[in-house]
Amino acid sequence: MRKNNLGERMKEYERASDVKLTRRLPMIIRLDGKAFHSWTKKSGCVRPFDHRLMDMMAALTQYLCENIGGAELGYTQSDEISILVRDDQNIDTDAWFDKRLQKVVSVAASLATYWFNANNMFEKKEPAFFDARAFVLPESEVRNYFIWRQEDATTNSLSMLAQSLCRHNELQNKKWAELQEMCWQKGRNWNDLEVVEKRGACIYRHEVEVSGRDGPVKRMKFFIDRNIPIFTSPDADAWWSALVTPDILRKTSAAKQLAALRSVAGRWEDDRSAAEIIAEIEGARR
Ligand SMILES: Nc1nc2c(ncn2[C@@H]2O[C@H](COP(=O)(O)OP(=O)(O)O)[C@@H](O)[C@H]2O)c(=O)[nH]1
Ligand SMILES: [Mg+2]
Repeated sequence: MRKNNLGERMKEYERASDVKLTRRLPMIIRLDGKAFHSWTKKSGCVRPFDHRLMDMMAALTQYLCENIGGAELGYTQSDEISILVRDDQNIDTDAWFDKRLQKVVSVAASLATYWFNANNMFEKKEPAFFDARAFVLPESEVRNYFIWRQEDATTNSLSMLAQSLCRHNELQNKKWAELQEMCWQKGRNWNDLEVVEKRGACIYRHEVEVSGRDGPVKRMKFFIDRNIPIFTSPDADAWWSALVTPDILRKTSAAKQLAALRSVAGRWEDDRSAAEIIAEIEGARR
């Protein structure tokens, strides 16, 4: 046997499971907290909504967007995060890790697990872990994907509120309107919850001015939006086209994209950056 043969033989086994996702198709990476039902209990999360957890998840999503090449949009709700990653902005755009599935999911899960534990703001530091999956889908399905996750967020939100107010057996086989009515009877109107509690939060780029060597320069930076529209609603159309349509990404100026983003009323009230949230977390630790 020649010297290299053993190595070649082993590499062949490795290559057989080195799957690459299709280039130039939108990729979604979804991460989910492992067994967060019990992690949240052990950490002392308040029910139904713990804003410390929600802030950590939003800041984690921003961290992921900043560290995953080609990330365009992040969405978080409950203990999960979806990141939209593109490699078709330009003709020669590189894909993150060449879209090698094993690299993509293992590095995404490591980034999330590292950041979350390093910035855990709960007094009781229970170790947390994240899983990750990645897949490509057609352009025309991107919005539908996020609609699907947002509908899950909304269903979870009402059921979390109902569970915090009613006994388990009262909630069996109840429909949406019935759950809303039951919350109302206990003095809580689901509609009055904060947007982030009902629909989750998004992370996307937004133009800012930073000081450069020769004066101010414009940069696109990721920000957290806690006042997102309902993804199916017509007033989210401009928002979506600015975010995920590649033609617009290529041809429209950053300023025009921003104008479209701002067209949904009442935005940017809270656009703390990850750095600011981390500073707050550090402050709370001391
Ligand atoms: N107390 C509390 N729990 C939460 C909050 N957000 C998410 N969770 C918990 O996280 C779980 C996430 O669901 P899922 O991923 O399906 O279950 P897992 O397999 O246990 O991680 C929910 O069932 C809740 O128990 C929150 O704001 N407060
Ligand atoms: Mg989970």
